[in-house]
Amino acid sequence: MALTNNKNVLAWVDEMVALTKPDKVVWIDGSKEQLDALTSEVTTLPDGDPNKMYYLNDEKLPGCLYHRTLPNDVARVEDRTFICTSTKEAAGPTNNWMAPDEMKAMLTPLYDGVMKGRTMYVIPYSMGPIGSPLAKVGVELTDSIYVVLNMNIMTRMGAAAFENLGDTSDDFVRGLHSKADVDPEKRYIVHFPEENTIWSINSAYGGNVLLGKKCFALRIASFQGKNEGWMAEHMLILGVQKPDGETKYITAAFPSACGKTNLAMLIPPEGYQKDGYKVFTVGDDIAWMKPGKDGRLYAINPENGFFGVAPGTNEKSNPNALACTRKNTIFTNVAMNNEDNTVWWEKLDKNPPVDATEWKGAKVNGPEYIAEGGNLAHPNSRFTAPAENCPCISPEFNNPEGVPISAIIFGGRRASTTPLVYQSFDWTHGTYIGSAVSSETTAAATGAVGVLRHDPMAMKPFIGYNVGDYWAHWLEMGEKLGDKAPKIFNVNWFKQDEEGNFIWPGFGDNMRVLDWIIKRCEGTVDAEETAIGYLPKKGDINIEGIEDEVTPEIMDKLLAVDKDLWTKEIAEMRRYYNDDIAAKGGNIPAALYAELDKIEAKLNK
Ligand code: OXD
Ligand code: MN
Repeated sequence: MALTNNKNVLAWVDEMVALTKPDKVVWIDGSKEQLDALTSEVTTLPDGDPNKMYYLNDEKLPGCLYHRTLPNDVARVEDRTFICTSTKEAAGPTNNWMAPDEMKAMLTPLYDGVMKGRTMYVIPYSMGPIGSPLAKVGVELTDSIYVVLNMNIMTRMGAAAFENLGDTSDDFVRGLHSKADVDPEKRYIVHFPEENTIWSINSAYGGNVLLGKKCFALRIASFQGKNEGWMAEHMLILGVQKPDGETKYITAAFPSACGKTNLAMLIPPEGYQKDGYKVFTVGDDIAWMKPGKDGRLYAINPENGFFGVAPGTNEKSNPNALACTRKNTIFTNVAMNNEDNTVWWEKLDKNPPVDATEWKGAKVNGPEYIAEGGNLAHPNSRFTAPAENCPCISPEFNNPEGVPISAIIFGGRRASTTPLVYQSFDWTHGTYIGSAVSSETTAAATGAVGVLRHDPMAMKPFIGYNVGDYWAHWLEMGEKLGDKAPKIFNVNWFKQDEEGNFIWPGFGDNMRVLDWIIKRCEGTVDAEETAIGYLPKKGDINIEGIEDEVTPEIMDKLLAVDKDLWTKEIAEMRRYYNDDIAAKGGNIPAALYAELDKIEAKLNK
């Protein structure tokens, strides 16, 4: 039964049913009975069925499920992801583009009758707490029960999502997904930002098919934010509660493999804990931010769960994330421990299961398989865990107004050049710093090591329009916020010595940097003015308890601003702006070129 009277929703569902021709249409109301019945359907499929899911050990992992996707379908496919705006210029140099009509003409035959013999599930969901002035409604049509069960964790799913839509509103995002034949040659992840529409076909991997996440909450939402005066960013949100009881909220944008989930769930060092500091997680991946009534910038996490990378998550690196996965979680492409029907992944512990099933489904001897160079879990295997499982979830997680942001942090993985932390001179300079976010490739990824990849605001794969206009939108938001704007910082946890060893301990000790950032926001600590921004003065980063590791010489290195390296950095940024952006159709705001000039002049002084 349709769960809404909204005529636009009903008309669009009818149109998509006529196109895809499912045998049956089921509206997802989000009830336990309905979800239990769907779970039962996929867990009773025969082994080898591509839709098969497995229950895990009911005592150790209650309510948890396991699934594997096809080996050709394990990650987001950026080369097959499109932004179909009416002009190519509107999509800009960082996106693949095709005219909307042309794209629809190409994809319509693929969708025609694709759900014959299948059921279409109609999933209403809210990104953000239902009723929040910052929340938005989406509807995803899918032929995958795996998608329904994941959307139930990642969003506020079910009939309640329609509550605030009314009968005539057109303000909802239309997502159409079909696994089709999971054919990588016909896989497309396509956005029509001008029509609030997403079409995804021939994939079953989370980032391509949980359409509320990257497709809606970043690509479509960034476009909506530009037109409606708010921001959708690839940022974690955390709260630091200080001993006086006040909580300061911070967002941070890092490219992948830079520890966003770890920072979001940070456990402060003992000394800070004794003093009464606590860190609360509001979000680990996406922030929607809008000026509030008091003129400050407020953020919500539009998601309701964590879609985290499993390998590397353990009791030491991120005990809070691990705790999130102990119940009601869906695991995808990790390894199975057949001895007790639990899951395992690389670096979970030092005991890979002997009786294991690796992520592609072959029964193997775990230790032997690893010794021969195999991965038991796929490196991009994931857990989908409810936010409410998180031991440090913020009490403000469901606050419809969001949390007021004091600081925005950018960062990347840089072996040299970039100091541990510095503060921008102002919002415009901070926007420049965001545009300059880049990260060096690691040995973990294929390709050359140490190659610099530009990833402005950590949003390169997710900006749903022209990157130059996106930077202009950042500048406009700064003007609107004026002196109420959050302060902008840059961090680098990954500085190395000449032998390639990391010289900053990172993880929980990053609290020491957050501490300086908060004091800068409060105006309670001075700073050193340099050509690139404000740096901590000697002694202002608290290293109590790690003095042996972070000696004064090491701190000098961590906070060094090397003139030659920065001259090279500025030259590379000029090349990037000119060759990669401006020459390819990105309108770079003059204010950002002016920032380059200013830094260069200061370096040469
Ligand atoms: C990503 C993710 O790819 O969060 O950034 O999954
Ligand atoms: Mn992400």
